[in-house]
Amino acid sequence: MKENIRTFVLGLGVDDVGFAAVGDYRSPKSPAIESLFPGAGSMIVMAFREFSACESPSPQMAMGARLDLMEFTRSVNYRVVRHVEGKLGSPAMSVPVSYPMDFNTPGKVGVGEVSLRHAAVAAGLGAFGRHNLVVHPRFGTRVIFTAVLTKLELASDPPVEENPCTDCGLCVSGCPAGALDAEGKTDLLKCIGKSQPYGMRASIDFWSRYGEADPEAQKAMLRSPEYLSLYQAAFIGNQYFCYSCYSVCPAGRR
Ligand code: B12
Repeated sequence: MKENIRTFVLGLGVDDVGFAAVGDYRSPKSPAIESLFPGAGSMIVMAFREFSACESPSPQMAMGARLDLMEFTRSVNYRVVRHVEGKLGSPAMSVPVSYPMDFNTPGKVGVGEVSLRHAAVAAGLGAFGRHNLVVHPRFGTRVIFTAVLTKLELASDPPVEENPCTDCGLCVSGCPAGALDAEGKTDLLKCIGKSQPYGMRASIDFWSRYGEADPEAQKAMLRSPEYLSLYQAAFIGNQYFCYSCYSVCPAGRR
């Protein structure tokens, strides 16, 4: 069964795939898989390489490539669910690559329904590095993950033998926000200030100022670069303006 799925997934152009039994997935902050998908037995976890655009000084180039990749991952997830449900006869559910997230439940802000890093570790696709990202043994840090949950009872793939992170510290010193200074924890607010400068916090701030401005100032605000950037972030998904910890990592690079 695993070989059938592996061949199908790699045939779609995915860079790597691993399997985890739901019982081996341990993410202290995320909800139990059973609460999302009663009877789920396993996770198919997929790794997708990100290419050189994440190094570009232009956030437009970097985010454009990320949008290409995210679109591809979504199409792959849909096809894998179709394959598992249609050909293998098991109910299956696609895990969101990043969004949507639950902003209504207290304590869940910044927590995905399924933690894809913990899923990737459980499926033998990598290990946590100093930057709190999962480092793949061949592709390094520059991978994003998606997963499909199934009711198939599949055993977990073996964990990676050696952590590819050498603790060189480049991610820590290269973080423009100082968000990685404390080991084992990313400071969410510091990271978001740099990585999503036109995200939700910036939007709330903009509209609060807008509400208090006089009509002439409001007109000017709606023509400002700040508003146009917020608009792009919200409607086109131009979210990430920083890839530093991701792109400086030498692991897996020739
Ligand atoms: C919310 C979120 C964020 C938040 C972080 C919140 C957080 N503390 O996790 C913010 C906005 C800051 C963020 C930033 C980034 N993100 Co983000 N993010 C997510 C998202 C949607 C949910 C993560 C989540 O559930 N966190 C809550 C729980 C699981 O975290 P936690 O238990 O508190 O664990 C934290 C620490 O305790 C520590 N940790 C936990 N266990 C262990 C074990 C060991 C041994 C160690 C050392 C550390 C460690 O790592 C975690 C980070 O702080 C995931 C997608 C997903 N569904 O998984 C993507 C995801 C984690 N992000 C990703 C990426 C790439 C980024 C960015 C590089 C942005 C960008 N430009 O793309 C930065 C990197 C920041 C960094 N170095 O940590 C990728 C990571 C890929 C990878 N190779 O690991 C993911 C998996 C998206 C994807 N589909 O691939 N992200």
